This record gives sequence, structure tokens and C-alpha cells, in this order.
Amino acid sequence: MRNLVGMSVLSAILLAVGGAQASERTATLAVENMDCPTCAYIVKESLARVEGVSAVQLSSAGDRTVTATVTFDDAMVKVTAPTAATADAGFPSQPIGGAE
Ligand SMILES: [Cu+2]
Repeated sequence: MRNLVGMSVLSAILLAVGGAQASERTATLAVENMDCPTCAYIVKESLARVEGVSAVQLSSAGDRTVTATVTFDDAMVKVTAPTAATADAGFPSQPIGGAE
């Protein structure tokens, strides 16, 4: 299940897309069960599809745990929505450190 979709490439693209808006917030999720770039792609897509999410950045936090930093419009998105989205895709997640 490996392909060469690089997380760093995805992150660079998403960083370029993310812009500042008045009601933006970020939340960091610890995502379980991820073990290859395809998993990362699926998680990234599942988060990006949540309406109101403007940016998703993944970073490695160990062999099988990845953190996903999600930027979202807090007028449109509840903090629980990104967590539900990854769980629906087969990758349970939980917020770490609280939303800022
Ligand atoms: Cu995988």
C-alpha cells in the first residue's frame, strides 16, 4: 500500500493554500493506524472534505502515530467534526493540547 505521495509535498501545497481569516482556528489531532503515505493521503483528504476546513498539515510523531494540524473556520466547523471525519475513514483521532 505504498506509493510516493510525499507528505512533505502535500504539506507544502496546503501551507501555500492556507490563508488568514478572522475566525480561523487550528486544532491538532493525534491520528492512529497510519503506516504509509497512502494512509496519510486518505486522512488528509477526509479532513480537507470537512466543510469549513481550509488547511490540513500532517507531521510524523512516531512509527504509527501522525499528528494532523487542521485549520478551520470556527463559525462553520465544530472541533469534533475533523475527529469524526478521520474515524469514518478508519483512522481514529483525538485532539491533543486543545484547540487554539
Ligand atoms: Cu497505509
